[in-house]
Parts: sequence; structure tokens; C-alpha cells
Amino acid sequence: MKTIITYGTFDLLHIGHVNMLQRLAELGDKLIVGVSTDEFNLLKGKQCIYGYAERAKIVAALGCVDQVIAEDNWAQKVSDIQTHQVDIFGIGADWQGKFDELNAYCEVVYLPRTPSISTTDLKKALSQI
Ligand code: C2G
Repeated sequence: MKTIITYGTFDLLHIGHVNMLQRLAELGDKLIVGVSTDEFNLLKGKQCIYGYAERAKIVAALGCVDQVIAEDNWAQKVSDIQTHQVDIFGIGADWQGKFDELNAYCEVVYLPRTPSISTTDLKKALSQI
């Protein structure tokens, strides 16, 4: 059983998020997603439209996602990798190099983002309707 883990805010879930999660799911048998809590998002400087409960439920509803956990700090990744016996940590290439230290615990992959879509752009477009 090959287990993959990733993390993110996933606010206003869009095709970029879905493409990433599906690509990561294809790397193994089980995909675990750490969804950032509202408190952690404040630390990340992100103001979400949906609260944690809704974002977690939406991500959990995706067929490619097997388990959702809360992400409430930067440092939890190592213990999550150990607790869940993770084989691969994956995330978008916008984070390229930022999590290389996790190579000590599992394989680390950075996958290309989907171009021309972001939650920030969606918010701007919605505000102009
Ligand atoms: N993503 C993507 N293409 C986009 C937008 C996002 O592939 N057009 C990917 C990001 O690269 C990331 C995932 O979707 O892997 C979630 O993106 P965000 O919700 O923006 O999460 P982020 O703020 O990057 O949080 O500890 C890690 C952080 O929690 C990551």
C-alpha cells in the first residue's frame, strides 16, 4: 500500500486543486489531504470564503481523496508522515524546494500547477459580477 500526503487550503475548490489531487492520487493507493484550518490560514495570510469544515467536506467528497486531516501548523508534516506511514509527500511546484527536508522521511515530489486559475483570481472575478 503506497500512501501519498499533501496539504493545502483548497478554498473555492477549482480545477487546479482537482488536477493536483488526481495527479497525486495516481502516484499511489491512498491519498491523505491535510486541509489548512482557519487559524492556520491566518498564519499563512489567507482569508478564506469557506470555513475549515466546508473546505474539508468538499475535499473529502472527491473520489480521489481517501482521508482528510487538519493542517494547523507548518511543523506537523514529519509526524503526519510517520503516523500515516507515508511513502510520498507531494505538492505543487509553487513550493519547489520548500519541503526538501522531508526527503529524510519519504519521497518528495513537486508537480506542475494548472496554469491560469487561482482562488485569488476567482474571488476577483466574482467580485466584479
Ligand atoms: N494548485 C495547482 N494549480 C493551481 C492552484 C493550486 O496545482 N492553479 C495546487 C497547489 O500547488 C497546491 C494545492 O493545489 O499543491 C493547494 O493549493 P492551495 O489551496 O493554494 O494551498 P497552499 O496555500 O499552497 O497551501 O503546508 C502547505 C500549505 O498548506 C499549502
